[in-house]
Amino acid sequence: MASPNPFSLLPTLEADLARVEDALLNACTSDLEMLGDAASHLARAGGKRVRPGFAIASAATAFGEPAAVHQDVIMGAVATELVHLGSLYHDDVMDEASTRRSVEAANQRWGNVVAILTGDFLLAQVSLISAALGVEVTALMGETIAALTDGQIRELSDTNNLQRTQDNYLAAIAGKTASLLACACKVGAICSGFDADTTTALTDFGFAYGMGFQIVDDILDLTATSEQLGKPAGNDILEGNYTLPVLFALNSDVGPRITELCEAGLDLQTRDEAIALVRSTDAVQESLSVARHWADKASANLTELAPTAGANVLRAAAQDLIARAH
Ligand code: GRG
Repeated sequence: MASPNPFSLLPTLEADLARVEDALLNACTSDLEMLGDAASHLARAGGKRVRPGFAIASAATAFGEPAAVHQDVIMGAVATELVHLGSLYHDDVMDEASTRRSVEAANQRWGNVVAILTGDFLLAQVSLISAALGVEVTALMGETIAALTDGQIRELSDTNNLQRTQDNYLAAIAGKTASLLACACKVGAICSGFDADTTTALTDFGFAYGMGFQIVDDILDLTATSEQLGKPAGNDILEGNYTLPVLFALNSDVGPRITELCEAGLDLQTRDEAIALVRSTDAVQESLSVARHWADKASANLTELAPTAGANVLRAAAQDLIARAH
């Protein structure tokens, strides 16, 4: 079944996202030409804008009739996307990435030092925007950046660890991905002045969605093509990042062969052999079940919300999560 289009569920979303786009590009400018070019590089390259969309849809859960969201929500959405962008610049340096969002990665074009400093510049813009939105948003952005770093370090600590546990994997993705989807929904709620229960429900929705989102992302790294991803496929296992499908496959009867290949150090050929082995097991299906569990958990957080257009967009997003993997 085709998933409902968020723009038809919430007709004001398109115009609100256009407001985000203007403010986002404005935050990525600098008098220094190279910094302005580097800072706007990934924002201009596209991206799905899931996080700003969630901030706007969360705010719109209060609207009986679709209406444009308050400008604070737009700026909260921009701050969240800037945290995401900053983390992508840093991540691409760590991964020595060549492409991101189907364009040359910033580290490739300007070198690692400029890419890291550009990420820092974007995080500085987050501080400036947050300061204008108040103490609660400033604290939220600080907590979220700390959680992203925590998750990334957990992942790095488990590099090449064939004994990595599923709990450690889940803790890493909670920090590096789910925390930011939670932040997107929470900023929409804070900037709308929602009560504590509604804010918690939306935050927990974002967190659970983020868990499912990352698991699906990790499945796609093993099942999709580089063209579909806009970055090289199969990179996680090559980098020694053993994600959920690999952890399931390591516990299957082909586990010893995957272990042997990984311990020998993967090249492109043995990487493809290892991926084919993972895909020959139930690992992708088992991982999809875990993702489905998180998608269901996400939806469960919305049950107390009135069936407004905003709530319907979030509900549809949770349903659509699993469809992304097919
Ligand atoms: C500097 C804030 C900061 C953090 C440092 C590098 C790092 C710690 C964290 C990186 C975490 C990371 C890259 C997680 C992956 C998250 C993810 C699923 C990215 C892809 O998101 P999409 O699919 O991408 O929404 P688009 O391009 O559509 O926005």
